[in-house]
Amino acid sequence: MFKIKLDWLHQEWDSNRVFLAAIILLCGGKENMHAIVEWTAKKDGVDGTVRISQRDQHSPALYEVSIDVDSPGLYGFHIHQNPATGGPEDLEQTCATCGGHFNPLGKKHGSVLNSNPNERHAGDLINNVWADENGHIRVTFEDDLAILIPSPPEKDYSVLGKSLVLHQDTDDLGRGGRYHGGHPPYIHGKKEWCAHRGDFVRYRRPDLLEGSAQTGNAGSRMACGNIVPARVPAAPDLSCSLQ
Ligand SMILES: [Cu+2]
Ligand SMILES: [Zn+2]
Repeated sequence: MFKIKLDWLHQEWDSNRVFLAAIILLCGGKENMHAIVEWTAKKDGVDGTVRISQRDQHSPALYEVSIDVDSPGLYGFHIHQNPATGGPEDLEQTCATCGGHFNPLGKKHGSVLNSNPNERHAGDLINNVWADENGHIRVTFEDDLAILIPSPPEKDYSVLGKSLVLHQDTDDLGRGGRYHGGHPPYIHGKKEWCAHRGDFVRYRRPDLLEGSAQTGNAGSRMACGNIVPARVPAAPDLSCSLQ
């Protein structure tokens, strides 16, 4: 048996413990990972849960969203690149610390609903979530870019430690315009539908055109929180044993 000094943990571990940690990392850490969003700041009348899970590095991440808001509508919903810091008392300032959309692949703002579904920020997710007449947002979807378990080399990143933001307005999907008098297409789980498809009108204002390619013009932030690891809720998976 040998000892290893771990300066960053201020501890000294023996070889057995290092071996066990490696096994947990390989079996428990890489497989069946779960995370939740811990709200840092949110508007009055907004509350709920967002769960993220991923079975292994070859499967997409599953997002389960259950949020209540104070009025129906289609709201921008993204993962942003920085953790939210600050207190709940200053919503605007706290949610501003989340920065821009999580974009490890250096793409423009886009959407899975566009002709090239991979030309988007990883954090764009399904762009918007729909709140019904009672203000209930209930949606489950999968995402293969915004993942929990890094899968090198082309996806060497994770949404853990990033933040989730719910916006006041509708994300325009980076299309450089709005559907006149109605909502853009919307993906509900795996089902795409159009709420009220009108004529597509291209923005004339340069700031809106620029905003479309960066943020989708989803407006101010009505809630933000951090993506943190969560305990696996189900019984432990025994398929990865030491035999
Ligand atoms: Cu956003
Ligand atoms: Zn984006």
